[in-house]
Amino acid sequence: MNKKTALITGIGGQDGSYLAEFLLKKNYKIVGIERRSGERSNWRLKKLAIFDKVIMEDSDIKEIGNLIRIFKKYQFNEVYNLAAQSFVKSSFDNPIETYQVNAIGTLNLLEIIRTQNRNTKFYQASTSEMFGEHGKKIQNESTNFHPRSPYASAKAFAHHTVQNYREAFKIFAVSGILFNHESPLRGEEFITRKISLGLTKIKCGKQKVLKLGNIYAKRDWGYAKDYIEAMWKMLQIKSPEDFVIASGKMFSVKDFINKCIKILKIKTLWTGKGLNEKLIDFEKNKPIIIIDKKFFRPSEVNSLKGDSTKAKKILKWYPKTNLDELAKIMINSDLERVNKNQY
Ligand code: NAP
Ligand code: G4F
Repeated sequence: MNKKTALITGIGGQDGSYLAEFLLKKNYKIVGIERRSGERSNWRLKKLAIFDKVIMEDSDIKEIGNLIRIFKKYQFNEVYNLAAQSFVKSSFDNPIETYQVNAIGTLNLLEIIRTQNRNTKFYQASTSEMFGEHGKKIQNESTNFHPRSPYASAKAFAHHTVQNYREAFKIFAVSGILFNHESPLRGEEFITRKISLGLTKIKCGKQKVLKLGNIYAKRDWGYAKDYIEAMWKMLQIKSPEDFVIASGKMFSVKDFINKCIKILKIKTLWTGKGLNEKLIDFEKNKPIIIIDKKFFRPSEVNSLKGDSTKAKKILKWYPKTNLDELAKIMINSDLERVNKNQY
């Protein structure tokens, strides 16, 4: 049988790198796009030792002309659209860029499939952020969207566009509504990595204090490597449908800090309230976590908890790694990097 060819947009990101690794093991030919202005180190692909096993093409997903050329060249069987301005906080400062990439970028890809080859299957990286102020204890595929950021509303546009192209043009296009997923390859601006790396540096004497925003926000966190498999499974079923992918467990940012502190064996005590809340290292009698207004968002998503019953039933997908295990994986990797000064 001929090798399948897949395009991964956002291949240099956390999910893109793990997905490339996963699909290479399934004998796919992988083409990734990276933008010319982007960070060129591709450190994640190199860390996974797969940089020389994928084909890289230059393109921004906003550049439809260039994308048309790439689609003509390879005739993709599957397209995984993971490219995004993915940092929610930045989307409040850069809303137009966020919409251009996350919303119009997705439309560009769907238009190329509609006009060039409707047999190409399409995966869209949708997000639990679309649920926003949901008013539900747990969110599933039928929960209404109430986006709370430019990031989330641009993703909701893309999500509805995928649905429409599926219904109107019979394209095999699906959205995975993924809840937060983390790993040692997570960007340092996201909260779990900011905490695991920050506290590891503090433990090793390479940082004094970590400044955070709303530590009472709650999320449903899973391990990125577990979630990648669900993306692929969504494109292998008979008819296209959207799926929620989540752990079904919810913890606060403060819970995650406490788990990391325990793993790193730092003796601490929480004191104060609100903006004055602090985590004190009581052996050194110094604060190691303080609250900084700068990291609060103009509108917050207070809690997210996903119900992936449908994915379990149809895709036979199950989360494998709990938050304690995930925190250990991240801390162990950060300890290695901090000890080698590789951060
Ligand atoms: P990530 O690490 O931030 O990766 C995003 C990738 O997109 C980066 O490689 C980035 O390249 C690329 N990109 C950004 N703008 C681009 C553009 N205009 N043209 C081409 N490439 C561009 O994000 P991730 O955590 O892997 O997430 C992957 C996708 O899943 C994203 O769409 C995200 O919104 C979505 N998602 C993530 C989560 C999660 O918890 N991780 C949950 C739900 C949905 P540069 O290096 O050049 O910036
Ligand atoms: O790690 P975060 O920045 O992730 P957020 O906003 O939930 O978004 C991530 O998950 C989404 C899926 O639900 C993806 F679609 C999206 O692309 C991204 O991967 O923040 C998590 C929570 C927020 O409530 C935030 O306010 O942590 C809170 N937080 C508190 N202090 C902080 C900080 N977040 C960051 N990044 N930095 C802080 O200092």
